[in-house]
Amino acid sequence: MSLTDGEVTRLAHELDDAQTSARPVTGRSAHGDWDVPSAYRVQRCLLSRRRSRGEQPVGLKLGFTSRAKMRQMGVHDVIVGQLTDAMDIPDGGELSLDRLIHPRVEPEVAFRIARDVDLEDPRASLATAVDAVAPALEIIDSRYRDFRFSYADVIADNTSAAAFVIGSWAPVRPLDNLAVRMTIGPRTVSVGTTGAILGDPIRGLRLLTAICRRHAIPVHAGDVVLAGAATAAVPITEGFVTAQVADLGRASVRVT
Ligand code: OOG
Repeated sequence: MSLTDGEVTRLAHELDDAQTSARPVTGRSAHGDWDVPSAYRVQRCLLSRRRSRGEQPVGLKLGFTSRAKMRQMGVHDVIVGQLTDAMDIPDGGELSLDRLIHPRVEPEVAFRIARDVDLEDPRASLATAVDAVAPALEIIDSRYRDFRFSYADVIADNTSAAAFVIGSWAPVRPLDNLAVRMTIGPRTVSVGTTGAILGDPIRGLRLLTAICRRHAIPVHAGDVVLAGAATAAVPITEGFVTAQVADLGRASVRVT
């Protein structure tokens, strides 16, 4: 079912309020099925509300690009969300749990888009516009109670995006089989490989191109793209969280 403009606005405000007040809500799908284009309209409205508070768009994120994540959340197709400067934590910086609902952390890799890509051109692909790659951490925090959502719900909620950390940028290299390890303090909390992300994270950029084109999601030169989690997400606890991605390097955040 397609939503009216009024319903789109109401849902976007409800999700935005849930984020700013750190009080979870129930997904729209509890009241019946609704369609993916409407869910991306809610996401767009949500982002324009964040922009009206002064936040600047800085990139995009993919979700459900690994089997581990699909299995963990019971969702089976790739999703795209949008990143703003308010979510950007410098490598080694601090994240306070105060304003979050039930945050989880995921080890990822990031791409940097070097130039504008004309998505109206059907041959254009973001995969050819990348000039650097980096290890990354993503902090997700569903605005839905108990992380319970349908595919449309999670898209509307900007794919649970809450914060991210990018390690040092490095020249583009093969990413199809780099070992990934995430630690919280001395504890290893997950291990995997970048190959778990669609066989090769670069494939995510082709899917991203198609989704951005279909749902009119803008992409700009300099944007960061998070490729999606290589392993299942782990509930965050206080401590020093690090994602090590083989010799590509690491990204860390101090959680307080
Ligand atoms: C949705 C976000 C999923 C990923 O990397 O797969 C995601 C969620 O699990 O709440 O970011």
